[in-house]
Amino acid sequence: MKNKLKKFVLLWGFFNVVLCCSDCFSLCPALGGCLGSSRDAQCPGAVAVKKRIDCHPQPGASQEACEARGCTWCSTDVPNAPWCFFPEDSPYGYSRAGNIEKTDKGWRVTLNKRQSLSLFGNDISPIVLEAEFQTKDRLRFRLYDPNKQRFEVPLKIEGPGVTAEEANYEVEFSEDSTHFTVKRKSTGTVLWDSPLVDLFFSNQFLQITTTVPSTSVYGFGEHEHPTFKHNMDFSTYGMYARDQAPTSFANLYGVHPFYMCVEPDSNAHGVLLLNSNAQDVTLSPNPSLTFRTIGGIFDFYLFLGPTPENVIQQYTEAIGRPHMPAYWSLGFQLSRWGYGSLDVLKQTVDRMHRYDIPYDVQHLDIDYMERRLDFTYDKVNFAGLPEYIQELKKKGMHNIVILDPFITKDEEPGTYKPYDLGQEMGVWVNNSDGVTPAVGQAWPPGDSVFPDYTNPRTVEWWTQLCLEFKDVLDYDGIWIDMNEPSNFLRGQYPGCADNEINNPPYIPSISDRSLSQKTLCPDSKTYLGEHYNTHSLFGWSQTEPTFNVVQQATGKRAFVLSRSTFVGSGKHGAHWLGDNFSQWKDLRRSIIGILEFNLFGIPYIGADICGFNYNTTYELCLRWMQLGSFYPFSRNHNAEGNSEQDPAVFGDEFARISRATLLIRYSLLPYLYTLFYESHVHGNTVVRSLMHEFTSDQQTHGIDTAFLWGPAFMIAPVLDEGARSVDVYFPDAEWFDYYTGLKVPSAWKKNYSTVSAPLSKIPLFIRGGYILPEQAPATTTTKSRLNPFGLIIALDEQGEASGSLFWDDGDSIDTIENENYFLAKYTFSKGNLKTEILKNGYPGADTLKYNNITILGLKLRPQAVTLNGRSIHGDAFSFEMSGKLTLRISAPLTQELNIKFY
Ligand code: MIG
Repeated sequence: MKNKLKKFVLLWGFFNVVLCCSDCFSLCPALGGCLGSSRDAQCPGAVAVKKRIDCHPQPGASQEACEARGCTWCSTDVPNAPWCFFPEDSPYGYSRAGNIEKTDKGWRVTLNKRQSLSLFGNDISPIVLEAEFQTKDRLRFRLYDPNKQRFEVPLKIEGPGVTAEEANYEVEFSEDSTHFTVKRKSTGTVLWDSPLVDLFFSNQFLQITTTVPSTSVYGFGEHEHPTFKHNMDFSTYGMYARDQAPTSFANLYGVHPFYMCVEPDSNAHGVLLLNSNAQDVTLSPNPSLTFRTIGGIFDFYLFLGPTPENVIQQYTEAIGRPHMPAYWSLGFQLSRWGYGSLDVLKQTVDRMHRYDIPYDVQHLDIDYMERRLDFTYDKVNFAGLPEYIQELKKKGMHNIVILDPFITKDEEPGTYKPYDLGQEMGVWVNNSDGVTPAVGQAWPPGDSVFPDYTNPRTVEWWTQLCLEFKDVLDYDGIWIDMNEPSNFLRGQYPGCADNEINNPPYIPSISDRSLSQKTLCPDSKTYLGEHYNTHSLFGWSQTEPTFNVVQQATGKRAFVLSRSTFVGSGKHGAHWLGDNFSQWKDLRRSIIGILEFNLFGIPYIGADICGFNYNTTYELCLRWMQLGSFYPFSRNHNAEGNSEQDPAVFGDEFARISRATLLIRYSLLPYLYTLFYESHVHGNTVVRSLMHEFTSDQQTHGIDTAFLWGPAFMIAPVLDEGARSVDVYFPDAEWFDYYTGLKVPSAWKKNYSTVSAPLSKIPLFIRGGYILPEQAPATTTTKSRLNPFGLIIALDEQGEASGSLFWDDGDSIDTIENENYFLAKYTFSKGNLKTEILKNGYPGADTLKYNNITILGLKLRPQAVTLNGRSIHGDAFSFEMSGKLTLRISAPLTQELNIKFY
């Protein structure tokens, strides 16, 4: 009997899969989605499972509670699918009232609430839906209360405005006015479709649902996602800044309500919800997205692409382009929490140098401080630190100091200036009374207060202290940690009052279902408004002032590494993925995090190499050094109490392999730096998924075990313990093994192939059609920057390639804006390499040379070579049967070259 039932279920499942796959262009999501494509067998007459929208999103749903709110209750086997859901004739939602009214840049329409029934109380009616055609590829649409100003994120995204005819999108109501949709004009694809009956706009609960054109959805942060392409089987992601070690799906340090979706025909679009309140989003198999937030307004921006790269360019144009990092900050960086003393730090640095491991930056974590007090250093355990910093600087190295936001209030009056001055200036986050400072507890002794960086006075205070501290420790950059803000208590003293702000009727799907756990009470007051609204903006509001003061203090390009980020943080800051674990899973997932932050406009991103929490192992750490050598922000960092894990501590073999891999990084830094230039100027991503470049190849959509630097360099790391090979997917292009120059066999294209990866090696490939600038490496960028350049020319099937090089002094402020840079464009075609100088504004380029040209994929050995018309002696070039040609030359970087191969 049981067996028969099983068979039936299986058959039924199969039937549905077929049904589904035949009616949704083979993008059949998961079985869960398929089960709902026809009417739900278990619940006759009810909405299909895949279309269910949760009517009881808070915990504790019951049939009684569900039906009391006018919703349908029906169980299902589909994991995570709601059992309480809105019926088709939902009693909620809004209806259109009146006509569409033209505005300057679009139109607006009034919506009225349909019924008196309420999910969480305090519904607002009427509300306004307003569409603003900002640019031809950017639509803003928002829903707001026309009668009352609600909180809005202080990030102005404006556009000149275009006419409806000029726009590449169309926003309209369905004929019966029950839905509003956004279409891509060129294809008719519906990018957004929201039924008004699913719309909620109450004081503390806003909800909107839209269908999306496919399940290839990426983004939303900050979380640790197990896959880059999301699983849309009713996954819910909470967003609310939180000090929490990465845990699958949990809300982490930053907030990025942004996603990108690849449409069935491979066009891509992106959507930002500009809202800083605690929120969550449910990804359903329909496929659809349901956004819920507990404050502010619905302020959406849709970016039309149509390529993934266009989407990110348009997104960063709106929110701010990523800052240009200093060249030295692309070097390898070392850190740990818990050196404990200058002696231990020195021993570590010494062994790095003994093994000649490339290494540019040393970080100082909170143990450098005296009793963990900001703006001090430990004069006992770190006696001599200022002098040591000078020593490192003389070696061409740089250093970063950490600063926490909390300031103790319990030092002897008159002895701790950061508190005394801040108190005098009134710079703290206040309690709900708006007058007395909120007091919590964190690293410093005693109790602490929290600077409110949204207050201009706080910026003055912070600026003064950071400037003064530069005379104590000669830092090159500042690492701002714990700025969620983190507090070791649940709310400040004496705990959070029981009111609707601290305990709203709906708390999004965030850790502990608490807005005050490990932070301040939501009813605390900041300059910009209630902490309830500004909580997730804390780190964001600290980043820009810190960037400005680092520039002012150093007179050089700023380095700011922030743990908490928000939309637009990349303009002034870098980020790392937080307190990961020394586990293989974390190694693997770091790739996903790095890809996601490239979508969020924060391309200068990395994870703690070898893992932060737990003790690492030899093999894990070695594989992590290999992968981490290709993080844009490449730093090995470790937590207090764990065994040492710098690349020099494991002995000769480990050091040799780490050194070799980092030397590859250093030799390709001109290419990486050029990608950052592109990112700063045009908003390009630096690190990309294979999907990003090969969008029309559906097989790439789910790949997150390999990634690209720009369009041209593939990194395919080992991610499993004991593995000595990697299965690599090669999209349709010419690929060359970085180590041998051998062309990947054409039978491997659009397939997975096993490539060997002994412990000493991370598989790397160059894509045909591209020219990568390189430079002879050294153990610091200070030295490598003086070395000769080379070009790697990887030919495509037509025997062509192109690329570019951006170069400047590496650390001056605004070299691009001031045109103090060098920019060359390279093209190779018909056996002819040309370097064209587009900009020659950096005098330092005059002393640099090319000494080496490598061509991959040549069909025949050239008989003769000429450089600017003069023939080159045959001894200067060598040709291998693989099609690799190496040419030694000596030519100035600032001279245009024309090299012909006959
Ligand atoms: O409560 O400064 O994420 O990188 O080493 C821990 C000590 C505080 C958390 C950061 C981590 C840093 C650590 N910090």
